[in-house]
Amino acid sequence: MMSNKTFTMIKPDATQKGYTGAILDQIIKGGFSIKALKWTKLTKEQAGAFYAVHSERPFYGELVDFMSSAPIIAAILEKDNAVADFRTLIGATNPADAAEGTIRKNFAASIGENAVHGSDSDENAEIEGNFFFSQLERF
Ligand code: RTP
Ligand code: MG
Repeated sequence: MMSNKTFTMIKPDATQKGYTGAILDQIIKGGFSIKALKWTKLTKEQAGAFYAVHSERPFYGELVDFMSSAPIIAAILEKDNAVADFRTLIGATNPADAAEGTIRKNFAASIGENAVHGSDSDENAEIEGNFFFSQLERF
């Protein structure tokens, strides 16, 4: 399996509940190495642009408000089979459906406020990483 990259955010619900350290710990123990890391807060405009792919979905407004409500952590992660393995580590979108031991099972409250983001393809991992990080901020 080729070593490749994915992109994640620790979402506002999790940073506000003090779960940042525990989630990063689970990510690192899950075999992912951190290639870039940033603590920031999105404006509504930035959150809207990041989630533009969901702009026609009924939850878009709620998602943009939530993602700009408090600080987030953004990170580029590397591992063999990174995109798929990270989605396994975080679990289903709705924490009620997430497998035992997954990050969303451990730390998420609801389908909307679900603690973490994980890219859904290699192509989107690249786009999302580039949204947050310049070449100087990654290796
Ligand atoms: P993500 O992109 O954040 O990793 O999550 P995902 O692939 O599992 O889910 P996706 O379908 O891409 O949805 C993006 C985010 O939108 C919020 N959402 N709310 N209220 C709802 O029914 C609903 N559905 C999705 C979640 O925050 C989800 O992670
Ligand atoms: Mg998604």
